[in-house]
Amino acid sequence: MNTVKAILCFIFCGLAFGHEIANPTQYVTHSFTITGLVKKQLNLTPADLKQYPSQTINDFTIISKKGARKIKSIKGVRLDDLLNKAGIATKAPGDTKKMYIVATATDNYKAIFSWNEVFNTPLRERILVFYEKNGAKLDEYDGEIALISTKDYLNGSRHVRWLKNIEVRKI
Ligand SMILES: Nc1nc2c(c(=O)[nH]1)N[C@H]1C(S)=C(S)[C@@H](COP(=O)(O)O)O[C@H]1N2
Ligand SMILES: [Mo]
Repeated sequence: MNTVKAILCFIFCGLAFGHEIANPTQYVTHSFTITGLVKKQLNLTPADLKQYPSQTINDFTIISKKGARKIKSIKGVRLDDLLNKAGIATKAPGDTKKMYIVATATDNYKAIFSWNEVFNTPLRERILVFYEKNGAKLDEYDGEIALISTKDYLNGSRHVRWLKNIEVRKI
């Protein structure tokens, strides 16, 4: 009976979380760029990310309309730290208030953040570009490099697998 349950879970839990994606390897990124309104564009690999101060977030749940998945830990670098490293390029006072950040994956999935959200709300410490999950490097489903805003209510939607670019823009 347990075997049957295990098999059913393998099939349906997998489907529920999108593991049915054919050949996820094609989307995996080995580096990502930070571009747009920055003083210095960056191109970073997981090895580069490990040179930055790391942040670990323990025991949270990835929640989507399809269900919930418990995560023991993720390790990565805070989005605000990365953007500070690139340096936000401003021309006039107050420019940052009009800025937003677009995170894009290789399958063209996108998530956006306002500058204020990233630098000026309690989300600041909780938006990570991460390279480790549950103590191991990310598998091809997450893509070596991913981004997540862990404190969102439905945080699955700003979980960007296969991250390839972070762009700073202004309205
Ligand atoms: N690159 C990429 N990331 C993505 C998606 C996607 O289609 N492509 N779907 C998102 C959505 S809508 C959800 S609900 C979660 C579901 O997967 P997860 O449980 O691995 O977070 O992934 C998110 N991240
Ligand atoms: Mo979703």
